[in-house]
Amino acid sequence: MKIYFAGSIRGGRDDGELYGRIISFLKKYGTVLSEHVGDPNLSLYGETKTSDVDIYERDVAWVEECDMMIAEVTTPSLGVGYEIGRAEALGKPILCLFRNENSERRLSAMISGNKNLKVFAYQTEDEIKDVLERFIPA
Ligand code: 6IA
Repeated sequence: MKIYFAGSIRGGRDDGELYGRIISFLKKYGTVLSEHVGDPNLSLYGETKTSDVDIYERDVAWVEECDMMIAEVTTPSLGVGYEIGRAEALGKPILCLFRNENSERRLSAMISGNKNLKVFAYQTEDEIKDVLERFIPA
């Protein structure tokens, strides 16, 4: 099972550690192609050896290769939205996780209104584990 995990990078790293914990859990089910998304040391704007063109081309190739996408969508991110759209166009199963602890923040209608996506609103990390267990085929 090849899983693409999508989570905000330049959109903001507030949930970076949470992404790391979700990725560790997902590894139980297969290979997480985009493991770097959960790297707590990922610098937002710092110098990297990889150019933006290389990042884009590598990530799109992984979206094409994956068997399913899990996206944490609480922190709004252009890149995550783009990846979801690409995966949807390819017919991949997509689960979006949204933490609805804060009533001021509402999920984009482009995600919550899309019947091709499974959107799960959660409050605790334990709920994430339960939904992943149900979403990912054994
Ligand atoms: O717009 P965002 O940066 O928030 O987009 C985040 C999404 O795009 C993630 O799900 C990643 O799969 C992908 N992505 C965006 N930037 C990178 C990246 N940058 N490396 C790998 N995947 C990326 C390297 C670090 C850079 C910020 C200096």
